[in-house]
Amino acid sequence: MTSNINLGPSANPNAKPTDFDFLKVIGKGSFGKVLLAKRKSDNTFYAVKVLQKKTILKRKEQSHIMAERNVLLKNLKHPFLVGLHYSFQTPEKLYFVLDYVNGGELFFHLQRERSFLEPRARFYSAEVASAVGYLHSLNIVYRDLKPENILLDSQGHVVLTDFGLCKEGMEAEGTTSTFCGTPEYLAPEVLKKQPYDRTVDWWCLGAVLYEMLYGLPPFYSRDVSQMYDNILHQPLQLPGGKTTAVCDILQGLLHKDQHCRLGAKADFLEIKNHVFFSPINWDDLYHKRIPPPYNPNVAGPSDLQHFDPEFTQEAVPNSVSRTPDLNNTSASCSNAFFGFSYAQSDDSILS
Ligand code: ISQ
Repeated sequence: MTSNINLGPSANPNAKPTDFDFLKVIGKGSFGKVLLAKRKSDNTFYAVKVLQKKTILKRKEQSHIMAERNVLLKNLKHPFLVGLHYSFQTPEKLYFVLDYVNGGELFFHLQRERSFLEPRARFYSAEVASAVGYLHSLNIVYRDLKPENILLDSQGHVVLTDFGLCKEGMEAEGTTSTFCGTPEYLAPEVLKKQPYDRTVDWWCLGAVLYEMLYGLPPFYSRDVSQMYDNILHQPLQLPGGKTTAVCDILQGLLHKDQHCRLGAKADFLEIKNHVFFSPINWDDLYHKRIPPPYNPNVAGPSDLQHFDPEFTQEAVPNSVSRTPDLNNTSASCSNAFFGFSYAQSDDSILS
């Protein structure tokens, strides 16, 4: 007996892997792989996130599984969160059919330009904050706000990925935060392995904003242990030429003590009302009525120019697109996801 995962309202019991041609690997990390896929029935492109169930089931703590499950059960919809069209599963894998977002990683553009001026950094950080505020309103802590999770759509609006797949549940064996090259932004309480709450996301927002303005993460050192020490003990450095408003919000968001951090008391409201964001009409922002400061100029839905060739040159592995679910050994964990069934998949006819 194989285990079934409750995929919540997005579950499509009729969908199966053979509905798609899997074309390219466009992302990978702690969570698994994301593939560019073309749906055969209508030739539309999607980003399909594929997870091995056993990766999740290997984790000892059931609470992580439950946390993920609860998130999956919520119907997340926000203009700056990647849209989930539907999901399905085979005995071994989970598939999440997501919007294909092809404006590239925000930090790909940042690396090319070294740093952004304040108005551009304000626009992106406001769209990120809007999405984070929405997740918090549903009692979801994103926790994993990091450069590679911030994409731009074809018009230049922010799209956050990887929400709703909690980090703990998704971590593959042997992967670390350095797996993808870009280290995540570690808040002091996370480094100290202390309990964290939603204020961790406001630290990460501060780190994103800082990196956009200065071209390097706050507390940066090439020596990782020095960087950790800086995060824990060194005061924030804000080299000259910046407005007092941006210095003030960075100091608030990057406050080492989570209880004193901007957002600790009234969450998103405190960020929204900070003077740095006074040029932002949050209702206009939400409705995408603020023109993006930069247009990624993508040719069309299959335009991969903004994705790292490290991903796009990799062949789609058999293990993702074609392996049948033969050696299922998860019986001992099957009650972690009790009570739900999946449609018989076409995995069994592959290879
Ligand atoms: C959507 N489009 C491109 C890349 C992606 C990476 C992760 C999740 C969704 C994505």
